[in-house]
Amino acid sequence: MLSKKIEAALNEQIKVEAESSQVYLSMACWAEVQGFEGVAQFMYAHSDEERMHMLKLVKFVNERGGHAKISQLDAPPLEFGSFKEVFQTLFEHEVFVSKSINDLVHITLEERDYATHNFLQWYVSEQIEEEALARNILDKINLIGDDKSGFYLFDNDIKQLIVADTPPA
Ligand code: OFO
Repeated sequence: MLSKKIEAALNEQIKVEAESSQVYLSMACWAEVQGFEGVAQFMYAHSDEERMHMLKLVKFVNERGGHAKISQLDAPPLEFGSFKEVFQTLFEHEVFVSKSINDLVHITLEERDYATHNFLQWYVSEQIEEEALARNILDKINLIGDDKSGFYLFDNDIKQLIVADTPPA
């Protein structure tokens, strides 16, 4: 059974994951209308992943005697100045999510809720991977600089990352 404090904290995280999904969906739209097919695919897949993170929390809250709350969300930005800005924002967003997960883990220890603590370890590992992936992509973009053909190749290459990042069904 979840304490009220843990239930509220998990519900906050549900909102964070839902917002992440929306931000990446908006990035997918931006990339798609600019003609960057690979980046759009990557962002659509990433948005789906965040929705899966949200649903996993929703199910956990409901199964542990709480009530998952579906909140109103702020609209994400419509425009992003550049590839670099998109991936810089993605990286910073993932760092923010990691902090949010860490705070949540901290609360579970304070409350001595070891079941929720255990459940959250999956998110801790996931965030390590997501931060590393975002940093890796950002490094590549910095290497490309202003080279247009470099961007074309990057847009193609990023499709491989989607395949590598998708967990087996
Ligand atoms: Fe990428 O954030 Fe979910 O956990």
